[in-house]
Amino acid sequence: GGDEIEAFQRDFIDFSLEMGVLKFGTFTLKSGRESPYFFNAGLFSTGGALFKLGRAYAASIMSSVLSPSPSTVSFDVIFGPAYKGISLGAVVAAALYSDFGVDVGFAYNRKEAKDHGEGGVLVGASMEGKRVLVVDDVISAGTAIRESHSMLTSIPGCSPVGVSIALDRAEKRSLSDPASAVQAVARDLGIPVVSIVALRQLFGYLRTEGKFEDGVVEAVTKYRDAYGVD
Ligand code: OMP
Repeated sequence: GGDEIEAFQRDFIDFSLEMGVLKFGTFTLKSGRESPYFFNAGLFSTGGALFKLGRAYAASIMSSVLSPSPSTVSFDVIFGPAYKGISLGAVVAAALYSDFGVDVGFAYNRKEAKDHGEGGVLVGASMEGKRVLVVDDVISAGTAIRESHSMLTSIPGCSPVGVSIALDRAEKRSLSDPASAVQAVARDLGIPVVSIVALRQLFGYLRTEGKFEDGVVEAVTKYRDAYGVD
C-alpha cells in the first residue's frame, strides 16, 4: 500500500520520461476516458531502450508471486499478444534468461490467420498443456487482457497463470465496480497481475519531484478522484 517507491521503479519512471513514453497532456483512451497522462510503450524504440525495458519487466516478475524461489518461475511460456506484446514478450523472455538464468518458451499471435506456409494464428512455442504468462504494456479498463485470456483458454490444456505489464493505471473498469481493472482480472480470472509500476508510484513520484509543469499533479489528482482506486 501507500505510495512508497523502489529504486528500480523510480529508474523506470525516469527512463519512460526520457524516452517520451510517459507524457502529460490530454489523451483519449481506448475506453473513451479523457486522461491527463499517457504511456506509449511503442516509443521504447531503440536497442538500448528495449534491453532496459526487458530487464525491468524481468526484475518485476522475479520479485513477485510468479517466482516462487530465486531462480524458478510458475510459468512455462511467455505469450505476447499482437502487436505491441510481441516485442515486449521477446525482450522479457531474453532478459529472464540473461539476468536470472530462466529459460522459458515464447509465443505470439497474428492478428490475421495466414493461409500458406506454417499457417495458423499462433507462432513460436506450443502452448498446449502449458502454463502461460501474458506480457503486455498497460492495463486501463482491462479489455485487451480479457481478450488474450479467452484466446489462451481455447487452446487444449493451456492455463493462463499470470499477467506481467509495465503500467497498472489502477482505474475502475466501470463506475459500478469498486475494484480496479487489475483487481478485477485477479478476481474474475483468478490470476495475479504484476506491474513494473502502478499509478500510486507514478503519482508519488510526480508529487515529490516537483519538476512537472503547473497543473500536472492537480490534473492527475482529479483523474484519480474520478476513476482511480485505492
Ligand atoms: P484496456 O484494454 O482498457 O485495459 O487498455 C489497455 C490498452 O490501451 C493498452 O494495451 C494500450 O493499447 C492502450 N493504452 C496505452 O497504451 N497507454 C495508456 O496510458 C492508456 C491506454 C488506453 O487506451 O487505455
